[in-house]
Amino acid sequence: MRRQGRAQSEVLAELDNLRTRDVPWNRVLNSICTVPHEAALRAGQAALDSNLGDLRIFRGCREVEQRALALMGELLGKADCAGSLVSGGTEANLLAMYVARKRRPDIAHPEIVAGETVHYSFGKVCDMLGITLRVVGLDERFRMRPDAALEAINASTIALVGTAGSSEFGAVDPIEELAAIAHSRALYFHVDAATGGFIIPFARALGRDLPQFDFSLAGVSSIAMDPHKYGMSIIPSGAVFFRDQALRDSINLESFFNATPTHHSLIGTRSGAAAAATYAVLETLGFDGYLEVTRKNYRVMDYLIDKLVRQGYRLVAPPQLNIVNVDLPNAVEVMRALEECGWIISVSKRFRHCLRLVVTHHVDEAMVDQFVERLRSIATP
Ligand code: 0PR
Repeated sequence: MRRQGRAQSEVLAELDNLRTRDVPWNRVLNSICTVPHEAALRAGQAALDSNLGDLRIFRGCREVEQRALALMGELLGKADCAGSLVSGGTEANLLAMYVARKRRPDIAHPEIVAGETVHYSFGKVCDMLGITLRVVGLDERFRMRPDAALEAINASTIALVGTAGSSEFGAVDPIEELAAIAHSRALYFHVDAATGGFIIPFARALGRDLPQFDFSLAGVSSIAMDPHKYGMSIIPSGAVFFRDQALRDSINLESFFNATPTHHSLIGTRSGAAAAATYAVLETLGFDGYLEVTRKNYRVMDYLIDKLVRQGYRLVAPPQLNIVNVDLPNAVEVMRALEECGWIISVSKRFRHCLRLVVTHHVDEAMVDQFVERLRSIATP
């Protein structure tokens, strides 16, 4: 660290300059995160000094967190579920698996069963908790096969994990069937809806053919759902919900000082700004606001698909959520060439022929037109 500080204006100018290196949103087609809603940005900025790790000081923020959780719990079909705002999908999945692990101390070598496109955060989580991750096969639309899940479940299985919106394909596992399997075996069932949680309720209301994924299904034990993805809040905003208080309380840990709360999240010092931002966007948009956002995302995605198909490109599978994969044998080279022209798309390390395009809030028809034109100049269908 330098001995003497520099002028603040100079430091801020340096930072502004560094940020000009970031790719502008209108060239970003790989990100599940997007430009936060204005209400989220403003509310978050106003609460940047707050800490949900000290509820004796931040009493108002505590109420903000409770209100945000209540709104999301209601959206998930159970206003009285037990939620926590967390740093994102990884922490949400970790806490859910921590609960599942705690629930079965009798099992010496615990295993969980999930589909092949389960998020890589489960690799980290299982490593940390000493759990074996058993991945099972997918159908032609990249969804976990329930018959394969049934085969993989054994006496050491502590949880079944369904993905409601995979990162790579936006594929939604057959959550209803998986919930029934878990329920009939009294097995813990976690739904990773980090990506789909803020799409599926609205897409279903718009008549899209997607399975139910929430607490209205008897077998669902917990749900991860990220406001900082399709929820349009600020980073870091994640959330995890447990069917009842007792499940969440199983991971309670005491803090040091008198009159301070027990913790049920991994992170101790937690951003009150994230809670304020999430509450602000939930309240400002309301159900109908998210419905419009979702309608627009599907409209732009359908426009993109139509344009691609008319140019002769092939999709890997019909998308369920707003993630499109184009079948291109040289997808990795195309990705590099696009990046040289300023466009960011992604190609999965496992599915190397899939050129993945994420349609979210900042993507519109004009952007799609520019992108498809650029793609055509680089890759023949
Ligand atoms: N579960 C699912 C289904 C996810 O899609 C993700 C993130 C997570 C869990 C983990 O969430 P956190 O990253 O909040 O802990 N999926 C994206 C991915 O890994 C995250 C992302 C978002 C990456 C925006 C890049 C980006 O620009 O690809």
